[in-house]
Amino acid sequence: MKRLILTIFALIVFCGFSYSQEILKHAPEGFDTVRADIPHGKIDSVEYESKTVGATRKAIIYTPPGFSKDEKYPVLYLLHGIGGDEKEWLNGGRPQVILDNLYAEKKIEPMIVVMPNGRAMKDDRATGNIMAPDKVQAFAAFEKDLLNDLIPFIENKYPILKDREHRAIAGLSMGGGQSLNFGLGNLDTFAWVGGFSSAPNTKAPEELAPNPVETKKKLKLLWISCGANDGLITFSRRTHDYLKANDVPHIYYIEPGGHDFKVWKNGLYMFSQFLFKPVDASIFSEYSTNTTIQ
Ligand code: FER
Repeated sequence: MKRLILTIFALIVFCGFSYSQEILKHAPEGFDTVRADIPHGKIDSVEYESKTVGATRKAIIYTPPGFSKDEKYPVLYLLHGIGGDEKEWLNGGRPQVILDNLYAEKKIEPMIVVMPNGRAMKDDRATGNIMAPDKVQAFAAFEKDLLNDLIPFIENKYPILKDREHRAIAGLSMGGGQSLNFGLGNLDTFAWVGGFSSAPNTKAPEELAPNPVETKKKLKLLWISCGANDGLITFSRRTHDYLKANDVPHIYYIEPGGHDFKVWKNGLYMFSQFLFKPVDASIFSEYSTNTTIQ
């Protein structure tokens, strides 16, 4: 009897330990270091005709290690910030390194990652006054380009699973605002939504999720993260507060740091591991602990 009690006790301690291990709070050291000993994905540069903009536009594509035209893949649309273009993630975040390493550890599902140019205007370079009203407006105009031009192009060119449950959108700063605006505004298109350090272009919470019951029903995952010292944290916090008050499950993850790629790379590392897998919403609140660091 005593032995049985001891065994049960040991099991409880062990399970509790391994459970707490599963709540990953930060990327481990080396997560963004190139490893020569593992398979690598491939980076392509593509061009598509945008009826929305009336121009040929560029996007960067990452296909996973072992990519095959005979398989079908889910897609993550990964958006840049106000100072960037379609190459910003590639240059600043090297997402292919992070994702290759995660594949090698079997921590993510195979997916195609599309890095578009989110400034939907004829001259979409990040030059001159990047805060000029027409340039900022072009980040909103990208919603139509994405839905009507880019997604159909990608789904025609690559072997893609074309339903909402296999389509994710995430981004940094202006791209985070776009992801929340477009993702929550088009729940029939996206089931996985992530905003890293979302910018002032993020719609007011009541506009983002005017019907919380529907948002809750349709979303697989809503991820909101930000550096604790980021001057833009209010846009993440107010969204979190509203979602919490309206009972919409989401991950609110505040980590030490400012408005930079250290935070965004960690965001990608963490967010990508949830994608296209069964989600256990009961662990979401674990990520919100320690959110008072300032
Ligand atoms: C602003 C401050 C920051 C703003 C946009 C940003 C449109 C975007 C920052 C980024 O994308 O890194 O007032 O207004």
